Amino acid sequence: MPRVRVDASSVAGGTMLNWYAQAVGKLMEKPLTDRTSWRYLGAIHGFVRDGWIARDIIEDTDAVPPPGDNRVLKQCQHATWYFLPWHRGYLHAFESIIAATVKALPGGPDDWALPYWNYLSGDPDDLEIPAAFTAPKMANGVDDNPLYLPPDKRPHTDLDANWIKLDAMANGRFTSVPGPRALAAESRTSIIPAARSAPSKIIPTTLSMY
Ligand SMILES: [Cu+2]
Repeated sequence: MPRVRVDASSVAGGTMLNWYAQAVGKLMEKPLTDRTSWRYLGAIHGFVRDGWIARDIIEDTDAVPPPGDNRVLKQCQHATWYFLPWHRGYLHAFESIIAATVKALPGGPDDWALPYWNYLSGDPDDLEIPAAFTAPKMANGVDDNPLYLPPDKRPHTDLDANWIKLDAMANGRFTSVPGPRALAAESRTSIIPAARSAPSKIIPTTLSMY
């Protein structure tokens, strides 16, 4: 069955987020060393062991992924040309794992897809993070909501419409900022050579782990 991504603020989006919460709960039960665990998926994006212990994400007795996994951990590409292609591949793998987890739940649909948060709708309410992430309990009012973070642990949950611009998409020349993750030499090339090198260097590294 084809997967269709729906607006998170719609009724169908609420249903998708309910399945999502249940699947996230399952992935949270798995240890960091499991490549399909919630924590491992987070570590692909970024991982600082001491920081995770301080924030109660892992215990100091928890095993960490072996050094060989460093080629897929801490890979997030920000402030470089690779921001969009890297996150596209990352989201694709992430969504596939969640979809498989949803399908394995009792009554789980086989066409689950990650809903999108349309913060560009023009409705001020859509600048707030969907309520599925701020409610302590699931829709049934009984079970704890795995998506919930207490206010002091949340990042920004509301956006300023002025922060959101897609002007950069019209820029044919992308640049990088200095830093350990910046792929400076390649990112400073024009969009066309970068597009040629990105699929072979970034995306397969992320996806090949599955
Ligand atoms: Cu990122």
